[in-house]
Amino acid sequence: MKSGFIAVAGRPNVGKSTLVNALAGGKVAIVSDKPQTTRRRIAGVVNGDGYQLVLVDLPGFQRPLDTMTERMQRTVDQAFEDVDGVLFVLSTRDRIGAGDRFIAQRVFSLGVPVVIGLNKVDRLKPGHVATQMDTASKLGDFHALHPVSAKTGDGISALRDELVELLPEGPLYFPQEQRTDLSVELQLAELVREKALWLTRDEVPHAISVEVDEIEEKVVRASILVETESQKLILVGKGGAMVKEIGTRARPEIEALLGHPVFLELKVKVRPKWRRDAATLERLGL
Ligand SMILES: Nc1nc2c(ncn2[C@@H]2O[C@H](COP(=O)(O)OP(=O)(O)OP(=O)(O)O)[C@@H](O)[C@H]2O)c(=O)[nH]1
Ligand SMILES: [Mg+2]
Repeated sequence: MKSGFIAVAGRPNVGKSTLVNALAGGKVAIVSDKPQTTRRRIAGVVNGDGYQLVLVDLPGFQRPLDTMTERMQRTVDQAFEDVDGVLFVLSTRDRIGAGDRFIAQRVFSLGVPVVIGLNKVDRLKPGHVATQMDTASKLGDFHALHPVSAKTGDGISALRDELVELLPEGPLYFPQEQRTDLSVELQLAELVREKALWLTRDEVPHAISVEVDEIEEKVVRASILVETESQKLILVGKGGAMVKEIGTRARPEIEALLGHPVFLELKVKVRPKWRRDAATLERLGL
């Protein structure tokens, strides 16, 4: 039996979580078009023939702006302490630049193999892929480099095989039917937050958090937290249209997760400066 942990690192929005989901063959982490979607460490468990690969999805590398982003960056740093390898994700859609080189300095000095995942190749002209591969290959002494598309699935199984190769002999860390280490409650909160992220823009997505208040047999009650009254107005929407839309989008996935129909009751609440409040962050598990 081979088993172990691979940290998934890279700039915000390069597609780390989409890639974890593609490698895991199902939804582990929420995804959005806004940076800083992932706020906590999430294990995505991939079970295969004779192996258990645990992908550690992480927040994007960033310069901390407040207590929350400080904690997010600390999560990234701590996650590097005990892994068998790193999947360093780059986006070929964007220029590979200073941000990536900064992360490269960190990951290439950990002393574990680094596999580069050059993501979003579906967005590139073929000639350009070679140029991006060449730029990426100069970032450090990588173990392997895989052009992939988390979106189309291109290159995913070869990348999975490569990561499995890195695993040492080891035990099962998670029961085989478990796909993630997030509690059901946190998974539900994340699903609601995902829908809210897609539907909002500018500063608003960063100010949103979701807390599950109660899970009953047929009802899930959750609160969408924002920092200001004007953000609350946006999240509630005209005549409640926005919060209703969030619920409509989240409910089918919540039902799939719980395995039965539920009534999803969402409230929008203002909690001023929650991103700077240690107690709130603690409660949210951040
Ligand atoms: N075209 C294309 N888009 C992708 C691909 N992978 C991810 N995306 C998109 O990139 C955006 C960011 O994806 P995420 O998976 O949330 O990125 P992330 O790196 O986890 O972002 P953070 O958690 O914020 O650090 C989303 O809009 C995805 O749909 C890909 O292979 N091709
Ligand atoms: Mg993410």
